[in-house]
Amino acid sequence: MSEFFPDIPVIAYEGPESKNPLAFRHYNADEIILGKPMREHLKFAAPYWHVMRNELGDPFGVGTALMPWDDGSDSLQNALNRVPVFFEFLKKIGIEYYCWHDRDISPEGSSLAETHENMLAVCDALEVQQKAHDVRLLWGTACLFSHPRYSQGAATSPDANVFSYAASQVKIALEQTHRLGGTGYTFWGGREGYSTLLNTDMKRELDHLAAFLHMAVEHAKAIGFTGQFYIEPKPREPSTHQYDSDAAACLNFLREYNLLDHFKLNLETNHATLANHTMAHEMDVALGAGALGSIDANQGDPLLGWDTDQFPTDIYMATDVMTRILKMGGFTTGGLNFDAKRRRESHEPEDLFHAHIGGMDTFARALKIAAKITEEGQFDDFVSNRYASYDSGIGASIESGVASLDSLHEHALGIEAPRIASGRQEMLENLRNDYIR
Ligand code: XLS
Ligand code: NI
Ligand code: NI
Repeated sequence: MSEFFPDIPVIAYEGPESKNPLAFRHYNADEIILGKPMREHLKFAAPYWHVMRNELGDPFGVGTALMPWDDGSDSLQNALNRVPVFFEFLKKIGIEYYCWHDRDISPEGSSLAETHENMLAVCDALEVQQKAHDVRLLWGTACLFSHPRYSQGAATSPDANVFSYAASQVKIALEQTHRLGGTGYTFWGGREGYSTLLNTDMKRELDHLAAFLHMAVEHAKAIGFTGQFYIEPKPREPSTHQYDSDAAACLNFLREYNLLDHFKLNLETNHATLANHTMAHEMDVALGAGALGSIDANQGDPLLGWDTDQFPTDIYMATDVMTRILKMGGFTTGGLNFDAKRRRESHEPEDLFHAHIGGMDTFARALKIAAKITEEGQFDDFVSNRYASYDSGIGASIESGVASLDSLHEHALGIEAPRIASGRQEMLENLRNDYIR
């Protein structure tokens, strides 16, 4: 039956005691947690770019990945040949959503028109496979960072013709996302930033970026695409200065240019750490603005300072993510997309399975822990008690906007010097360890 991964079975749930490396210990798709099956809480997605296109090269050496189904060419036929491989992978691992960049799935042609024709042909094939395997597109995006024409930006390029090429790519990518039933469309800045201010008009570039995003919003309306738009923050890589460097910077940009009604954030763990934040911090920033959309689930190497896109195995981090997803009432359009690649040493097709099994089990375990934390409410209770002085009296007058410097001055003069209660950080860290065991 299986053609491309003949030695790999459909990965089954065998429970925590299983010693089978090709089985789930925690991810049990239909198990009900807080009234909903795990698969709906977690909404796992696989990225076409890492699963099918990442050859596992690094700055010091060529790719190592064994991909016997791939002839190594940039032909349309090779692109079409990859499609059933990907869907066999999804079927066996039990992932129901996926994501792509236009250029992962279909090659650049000898003209822009041919590039678009390639894209349409591959999307025909994807549509057939999606239906056959009951798989859905979580989001699409356009690759506006690989080709040399985008070396100085796409929507922030100093060249209006480059801007136009990018616009043409987004038009087609958006239309094909819509046609494939995609529930979202992502913009990751890629080259939207600058290398030196000596040659850069920052204000003009940001105006152009906003104009570009408004055009996408308008086009979505025109074609009837009702999916969610996302911006994915990331600092430093590849531009020295990325305009979309973290959640707060993105939200400020969206507010300034009247885009916040149309966009949410797609947060990636490794991008949070590159921005010197935790993922929990980035999620709280987005939650505070009602703009948490989707997650690129990966993690970085704490000993390396770049986007290593490793598979998530950190239960603490995953628990932080899942408590916040539960807090917002679950994903709507978003999901957990494993924007992660294997290490260069893990070059065999089987490693794709071990990698995803690990990520899925990590998040399944985190979901169970987060459900317990949520149900028992100990952290929530601690936090609300910590701010209880704002629930009534003088604190309530501050929150309601009634208080003034004069009224607080009078209040402060009439009370004993405040004695602030302990923040109990260590006690709370111990409590967290009690849940994660
Ligand atoms: C790169 C980004 C990219 C986006 C999609 O670092 O994570 O993969 O998710 O363009
Ligand atoms: Ni990403
Ligand atoms: Ni990334």
